[in-house]
Amino acid sequence: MLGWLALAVAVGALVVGLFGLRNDNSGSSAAGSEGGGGGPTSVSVQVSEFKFTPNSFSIPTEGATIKITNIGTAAHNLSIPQLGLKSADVAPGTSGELKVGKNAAGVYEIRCEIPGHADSGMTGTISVGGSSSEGAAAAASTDTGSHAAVNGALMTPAQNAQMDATMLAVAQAYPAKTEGLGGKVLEPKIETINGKQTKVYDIEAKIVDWEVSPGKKVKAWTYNGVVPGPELDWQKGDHVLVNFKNSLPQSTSVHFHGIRVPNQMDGVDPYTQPPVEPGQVFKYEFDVIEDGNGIYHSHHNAQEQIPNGMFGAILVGEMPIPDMLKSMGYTKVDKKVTMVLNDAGVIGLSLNGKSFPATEPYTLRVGQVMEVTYQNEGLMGHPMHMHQPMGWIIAKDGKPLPSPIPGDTIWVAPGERYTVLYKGTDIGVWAWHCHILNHAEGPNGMFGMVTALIVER
Ligand SMILES: [Cu+2]
Repeated sequence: MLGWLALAVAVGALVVGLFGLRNDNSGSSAAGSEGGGGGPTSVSVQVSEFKFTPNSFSIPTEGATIKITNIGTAAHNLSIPQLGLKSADVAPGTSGELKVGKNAAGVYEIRCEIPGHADSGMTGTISVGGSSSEGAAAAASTDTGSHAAVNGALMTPAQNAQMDATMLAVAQAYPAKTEGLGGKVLEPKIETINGKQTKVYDIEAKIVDWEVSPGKKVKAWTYNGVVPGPELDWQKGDHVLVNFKNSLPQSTSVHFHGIRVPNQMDGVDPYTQPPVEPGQVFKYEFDVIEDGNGIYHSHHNAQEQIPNGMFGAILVGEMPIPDMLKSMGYTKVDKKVTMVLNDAGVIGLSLNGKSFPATEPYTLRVGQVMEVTYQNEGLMGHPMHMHQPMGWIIAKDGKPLPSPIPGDTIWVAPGERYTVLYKGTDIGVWAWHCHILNHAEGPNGMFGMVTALIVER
């Protein structure tokens, strides 16, 4: 029985192989019918963040089974909207399939329907009745960038030179100028409310054109028109009032993630408040009772609203420098940086709302200390890697650690915050990036979650 099964599998593989070589669409009845929508042909597609590999392939008009293997870190699916077909969600490390029945010849779009994924580039084409050798060639490639048609192992010297030239051009474009810069500190108005001196902030949620990187303009969902939203700097003991206006086409609410507030100010509609409908205003008012840091973000259709840009940092007080680091020369903080990570929605892979080469470079003199607070508002974890200097994690989620932990690569899960001290040590331009490599560097050079620290004399 087992032998027979193995033979059947081998014959099936042979038929698929022949099909690819013959490059015609006559199909074969030898493999039999699967009874469902799919024809005898099977095509394999890998899914990961945020692409299909290959992102262009062919099936015969009589149909096929598309085998979908998820080699990424988030769930994905494959849909063919024009044919009304969609696979189930495929979890990371697992496989699924989509059976495609008989269809008219043509080229149809494929996309991942998980919100934000198609916007981040997870689209492609399926050619029904097209050349299948083209699909086989693409499958041998390791990436879907513009060099994807070239199999790395078969690259000619000329193609390699072209690849180097493309990478150099991207690298030289850094730091690229783009319109808009988010995350700047918002100064409050000081008013007396109910006898209390109050820091008052006007924050409006609205959709604006946002330039993520040169030429990539998207409709971002923002606080006050910038990504990240303005940073709010508070002190323990402050009384704050956020006059929040919703100018979005959707209801929303504001959650103060990591900040201790009364329950009715927690921004989780419909539990702690009604949704703030388009055009409405909601007043968030509370005392700041603990030091730390946090992030304000939407808590309404969050999987779309947050990655599309609705997040901003909150810093409360100063993070103490541990004695152990003081004795190592980390005597004061010369520069504070908040770095918000994102990977989805219309913004996609980004640091503070910008993608390489439009990310911001940071500069330190030898001996100076930079305090970085990483905050992850994306849909997956990101191991943030600073080439040099070594970082020291001094706080997690706004609370000081009992003793600092070294980290040149720091895994920041969605919702987490890490406060890290870096001291300028060796002169140079040091790469600083997410170490999930398909978030940072591909056949067209660096992209996405990459920036640099420049250490000067
Ligand atoms: Cu990443």
